[in-house]
Amino acid sequence: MTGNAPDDGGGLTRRETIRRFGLGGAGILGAGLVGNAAGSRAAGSESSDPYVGDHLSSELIVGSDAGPYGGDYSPPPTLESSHLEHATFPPRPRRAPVREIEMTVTEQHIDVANGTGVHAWTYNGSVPGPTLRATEGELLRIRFRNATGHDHNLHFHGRHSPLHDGWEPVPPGGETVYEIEAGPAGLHPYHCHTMPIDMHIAKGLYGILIVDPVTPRPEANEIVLTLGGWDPDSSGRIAITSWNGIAGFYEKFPIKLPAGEPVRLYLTNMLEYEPIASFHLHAQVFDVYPTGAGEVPATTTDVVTLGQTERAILEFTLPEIGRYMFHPHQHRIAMRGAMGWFSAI
Ligand SMILES: [Cu+2]
Repeated sequence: MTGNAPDDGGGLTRRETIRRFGLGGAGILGAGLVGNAAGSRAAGSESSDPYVGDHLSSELIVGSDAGPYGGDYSPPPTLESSHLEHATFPPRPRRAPVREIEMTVTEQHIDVANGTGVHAWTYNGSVPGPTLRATEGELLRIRFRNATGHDHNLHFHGRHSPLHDGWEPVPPGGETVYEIEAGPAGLHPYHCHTMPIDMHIAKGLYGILIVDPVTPRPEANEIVLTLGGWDPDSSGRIAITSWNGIAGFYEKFPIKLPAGEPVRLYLTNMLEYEPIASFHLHAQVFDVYPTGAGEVPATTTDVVTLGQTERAILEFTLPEIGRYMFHPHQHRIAMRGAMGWFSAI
């Protein structure tokens, strides 16, 4: 039942984040972690929404109402309950961990360049929205609220029940609950899927979900870079581009990385109105894991090209102290706010 409030989410220890660089550094608007919201609210979520049903919850929560052997358990009529308490049974299957997440759409003014503001639509007040992170198989229970005057919703890429696919509009003031089983391991964007979708994304309604494999990836210094664009006058053309929401930020403030140590970059293209965009690194090459999946890189290169919502994990090392430039190799995109530097120190 959705109404059975599991304690698992609040008791979870979030994956350690010390090794993470860039996921919460100053100026990264989209930096937030799944743990920020986890456990912040008791679950209780009886929903009037027709596509959030008990059917799905009981399927997704392993062993929720199942007996020791997977079925409904009823004590034999001859067995007193007191005897039952002392009987030895195999341990009850543990519930899959549940992470409780609050996600609210707001309208607000955001400074996206040096003195340039836009009227943005945001998930939880930032663009990109909070960076969510979970281990494959964990259940994300997302309480979604629309605090704006327009329809919105929350659609995840990756694998989940079609009943929770997030394409149905949630009206102004409305709320719903999405339950997403994190998977497959990799990097998956989320975004608003309300028409016109391009406008809803270009106004800021996008973010990423990192799904860690059950066997963790090797230790590395981790960075999130999500390419987006701003269309302040709703012309259908991108006037400002940005990594993680703010144009030109990493050109002025390089991302510091320790020289000689492994780096893992979670890269996503959420730029609307451009058919493709690439990421090019100067003076070094990187391994590419498309969609963040797999244990063997697809290639090693210095430029990777992504269509909209395509993403990849890049792994590399900057062996020598110095500045390494990065940018899309479509210079029209790069020159509007998406130039940047890594500073190996
Ligand atoms: Cu929307």
